[in-house]
Amino acid sequence: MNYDNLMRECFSLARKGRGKVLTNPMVGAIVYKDGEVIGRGYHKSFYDDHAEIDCFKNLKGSAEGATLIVNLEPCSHFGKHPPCVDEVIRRKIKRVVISNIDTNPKVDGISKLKACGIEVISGVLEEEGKKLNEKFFFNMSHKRPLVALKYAQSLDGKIATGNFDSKWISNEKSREFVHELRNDYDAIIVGKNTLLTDNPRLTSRIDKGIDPVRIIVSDSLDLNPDLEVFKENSDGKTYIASSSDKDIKLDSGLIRCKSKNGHIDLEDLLKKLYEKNIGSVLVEGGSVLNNSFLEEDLIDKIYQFMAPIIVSGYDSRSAFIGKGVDYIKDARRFRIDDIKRFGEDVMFEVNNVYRNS
Ligand code: AOF
Ligand code: ZN
Repeated sequence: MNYDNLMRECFSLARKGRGKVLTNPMVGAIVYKDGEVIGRGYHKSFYDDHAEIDCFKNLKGSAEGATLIVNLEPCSHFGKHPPCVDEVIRRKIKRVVISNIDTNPKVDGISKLKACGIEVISGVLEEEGKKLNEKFFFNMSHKRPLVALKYAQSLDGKIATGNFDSKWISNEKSREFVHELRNDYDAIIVGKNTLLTDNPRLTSRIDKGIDPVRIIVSDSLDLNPDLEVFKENSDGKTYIASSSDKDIKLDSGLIRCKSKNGHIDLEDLLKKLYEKNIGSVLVEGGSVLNNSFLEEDLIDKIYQFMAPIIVSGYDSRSAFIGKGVDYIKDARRFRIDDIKRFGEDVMFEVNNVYRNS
């Protein structure tokens, strides 16, 4: 039997947990018996039941002799919940169909299922499954948050004019998509200059969206508490990340980081964020901070919006401002994996060629 369609349905179920399960993976599960789906479930939020258990709670009849289709290998460890494999075995499931192996080192559900005589088919729509949970798989293999940059630029590669005006380069549809992205990431990082020039709220303004944690990278700590990010307008926390050893007068949290070449050590920042259970960050500028991530080779992904306008200007800003390279052959190479259109704008989804999650 071909399980592609049922697996696609698992992916759709899994996506219902989008933005809510982080840093856990999105997982959907279906129980299929005698040519019929008799149960569906998904992992609803970080603390909720795993997909398999949610699915078993919604069963029409007994699962004995049925096939369980689930996009991730059922877990075998005691985490926030007991192992899913034990429940699969107890319910006398005959076959388990999986898209992806769980790369969490604590998990080895397949061996346990096989040892109990349960047939396991894995690798169904494997690439789609990997893409769905790319942040989770990245965290498991790199032990740090996935870093994505987002910016909107003109045809001539400018993100702002010389006097820092940038409202608006991309159109409304593109900006709506940015709110979706913010819902998909655990944290947003901006530099101090972006904070001062744009005074952004950095919230996700979509229906039932979850606001990301907001992180301001600033060498100095003299930030005005009246700025939008410090107001009580979001359920997302605000932190200031700094390598300064001065005392802070603001209420928001301070993440003290090591310094590197006179600036904050970004690798150290990412390590500290990961310790706070932040598995993905969206860097929203500006040019100097973007460039620091580039120089440290810490960019895993870029969402580059492009609007059909030309800005020109001697001191207009491009997305990356820094030392750069002397020869094109030394330029950092990425891979464009997807192109989307938002009205007249185009968005490139770009990935780091050398990273394999
Ligand atoms: C599953 N089904 O729906 C999910 C799984 O802390 P816990 O107990 O929630 O465990 C989290 C780990 O379990 C997570 O890192 C991943 O390895 C696995 N997620 N497993 O069988 C699910 N969400
Ligand atoms: Zn589980």
